[in-house]
Amino acid sequence: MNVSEAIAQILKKENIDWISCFPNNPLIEDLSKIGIRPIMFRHERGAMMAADGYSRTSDREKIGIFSMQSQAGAENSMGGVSQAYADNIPVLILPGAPPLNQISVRPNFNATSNYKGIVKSAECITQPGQVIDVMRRAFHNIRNGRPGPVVVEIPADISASEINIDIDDYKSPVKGYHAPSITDIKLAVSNLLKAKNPLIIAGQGVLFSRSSDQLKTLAELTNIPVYTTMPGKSAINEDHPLALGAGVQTTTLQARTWLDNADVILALGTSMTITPYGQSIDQNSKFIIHNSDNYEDINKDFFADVILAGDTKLTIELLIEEIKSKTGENGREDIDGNINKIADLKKQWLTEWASHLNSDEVPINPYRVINEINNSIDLENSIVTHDAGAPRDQIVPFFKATVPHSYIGWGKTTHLGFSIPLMIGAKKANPDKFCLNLMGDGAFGMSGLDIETAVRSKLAITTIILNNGGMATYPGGFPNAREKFGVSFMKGNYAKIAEGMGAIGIEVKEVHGISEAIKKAQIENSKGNTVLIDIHTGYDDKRSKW
Ligand SMILES: Cc1ncc(C[n+]2csc(CCOP(=O)(O)OP(=O)(O)O)c2C)c(N)n1
Ligand SMILES: [Mg+2]
Repeated sequence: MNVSEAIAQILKKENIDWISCFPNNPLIEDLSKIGIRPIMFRHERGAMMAADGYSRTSDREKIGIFSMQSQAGAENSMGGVSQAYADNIPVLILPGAPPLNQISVRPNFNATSNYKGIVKSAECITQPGQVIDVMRRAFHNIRNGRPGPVVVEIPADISASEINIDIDDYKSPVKGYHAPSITDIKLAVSNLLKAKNPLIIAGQGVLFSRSSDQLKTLAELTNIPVYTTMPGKSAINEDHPLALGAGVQTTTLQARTWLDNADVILALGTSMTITPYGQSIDQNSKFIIHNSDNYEDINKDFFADVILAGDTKLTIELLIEEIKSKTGENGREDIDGNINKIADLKKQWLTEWASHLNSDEVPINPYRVINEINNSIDLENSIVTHDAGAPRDQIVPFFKATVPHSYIGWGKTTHLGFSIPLMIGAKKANPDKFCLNLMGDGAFGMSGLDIETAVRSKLAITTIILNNGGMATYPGGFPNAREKFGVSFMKGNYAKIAEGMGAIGIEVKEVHGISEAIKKAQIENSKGNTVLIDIHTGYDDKRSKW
């Protein structure tokens, strides 16, 4: 057995049944020999992003694995690796590398040192006999501590080296759990219950720890409203009377009202990162109780008045127990009338937006497309995501997420074109769900050819393109460059391009065609056919922000 074959055997022991790849690494062949399916993408970045999408919807139960060749392959993956790093997504990355005696010689590229700022850990196998220890450390890092991309780099000569090891010596690392102290829980609850206007902020950690049910119980016991970060969107059913919605640069009126007026914030499973892709919070007027599994997120951007370091599910369970001991089994009444206040604000907000959401204009208004998505899909059995730019800012407040992971919010760094490969990976993890990504025509340019990957690998997704022939993300951005040189105006018949790759292409120019196309897409996806809906849209510069 050589090192590459040993890694393949270890991946089998880890119950891995597929990897994403492009296109040359001995592992691809060695995994195939033992029945693990490699899916090749059209670009390393896409392959990395699909592994991310698989992990992102699997809560560390299943892990995306990505392998590529040395040099150009490892170099070309960096955008995707950065995205996973910024969003705290565990992915195991297995790059090839030059032979050991050349690995540090200019201009050879080695991932272990060059990926330093965008991975959780990176280790190069420098001696064949290390393989079991290196892979154990990698899977430990994948399952424990801050989630993030983990790299095991395999130089060409090491990969081919024969070793004499017993694969049974490899033992799969388990996940360990830790919870906050009871003293901290008591402090948190006493401040929460005496707050005048408390708010829960739920992040991706609620999804990853599968604690949506506990979050709902906590909110209902206390009648505290719940706002979600963009990656946390879908942690609570957005139809729930205490749900305020999610926020990126845009959000709902009810969410912004609570973010402004809250005196005590209980932040659960969120890094509370200050980012252009989140709502602002005025630290000075808030008492912050901060839960995160990652100790280093606490006191990072905000001062934490109470620290609840630990697994989010265990933390919420302890909070519930303590609250019940103070209020009784049924919790406390909605003394402040939060439910009515939220309903009134929601009504006011949606009334203000009704003409956009129901617009009949041609070219089609992007908000009408979002409204049609809400009304045409089975929300409980779908996964929807956005791409970077205006489509994200338009959809995040208005799409209704009802069950965990029915929406994938992403983006601290925001790699244009992420949504197609992300959805292919999500479809692999959730084959029975209808998987839809909403993107602009600019975004399509970055990853559009992976529609062919969806077709070829029978991971049938639906892509909706808001085809506005330009970049609405930059309204008035560069008037001279536009007028003189046509910068940022783009053209394409994306339905025809999709058909050329074996997908079903549908062109929509009038509003009545939108729901028809989405319904057809659901039927075709269930038959294994990938669909692209090219919707001719106009620009709508209005954003739901304050
Ligand atoms: C790799 C990368 N480069 C640049 C950007 C910045 N960016 C964000 S949105 C956008 C334009 C999006 O255009 P399009 O997809 O057509 O959407 P529209 O704004 O027209 O709705 C760009 C260039 C990015 N997010 N990622
Ligand atoms: Mg566009």
